[in-house]
Amino acid sequence: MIHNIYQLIQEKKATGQKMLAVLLDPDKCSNVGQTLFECISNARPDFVFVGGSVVDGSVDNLVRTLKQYLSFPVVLFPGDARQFTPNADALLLLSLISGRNPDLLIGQHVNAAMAIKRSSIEVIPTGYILIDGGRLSAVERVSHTQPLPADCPEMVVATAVAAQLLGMQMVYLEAGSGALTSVSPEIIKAVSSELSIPLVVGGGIRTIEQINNALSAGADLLVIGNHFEAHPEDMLPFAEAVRSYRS
Ligand code: 1GP
Repeated sequence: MIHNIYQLIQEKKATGQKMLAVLLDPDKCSNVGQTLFECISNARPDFVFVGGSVVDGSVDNLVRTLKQYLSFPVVLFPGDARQFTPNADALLLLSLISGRNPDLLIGQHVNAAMAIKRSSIEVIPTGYILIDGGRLSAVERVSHTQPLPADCPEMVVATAVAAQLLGMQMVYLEAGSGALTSVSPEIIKAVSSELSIPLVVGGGIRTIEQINNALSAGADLLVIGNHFEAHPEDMLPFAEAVRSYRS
């Protein structure tokens, strides 16, 4: 098990190296094929994230399979406490701080707390901020919360700063899985200029232009799921775009 993932993220942030996570949804990967492994192996992303807002399949099975075949850190990105498995390298302990649903601010955390404590997994408390991505997102639907408006950077900045003041170790700006509009460079820039903790951005990223715009605006780590499900061959060029990015 790899135990210094947050330290690695901080070191890369400090040296201006940008990062990419490939997000795998266990429900869409029930038969993880050789092609997917080959694409991930060739692309060499910094992380593989596993999880989703609604997951019926086994997170643990997918995590075990990934750990068996790949050397990249596997990080849980869970929609709820049932997606916890101690077999991943790290857990993003997400609080949906854009919303006001107590279950996603503390309830699920209580449900998973003892299992997490008894495991040896690395825990990265993360402020998770849903921003309007132009369509009803799974997070919005499942959480029964409203996203923050995309034209109100002040609200997003204040929410992100609150996360940092509360001691959270990362902020994740989420436009929603398959968002029509990814988080705007204006919002990313406004948030990153007020934060010292690493900034993760995901939702609706489909092009190298979006990647470069998000990284230029101050994102440290990008998360891509849907696009790679449809176009696994893009993992390598997208990962190279992130690796070769220079500000
Ligand atoms: C979703 O941010 C992630 O939670 C990734 O979104 O699937 O749209 O890339 P996409």
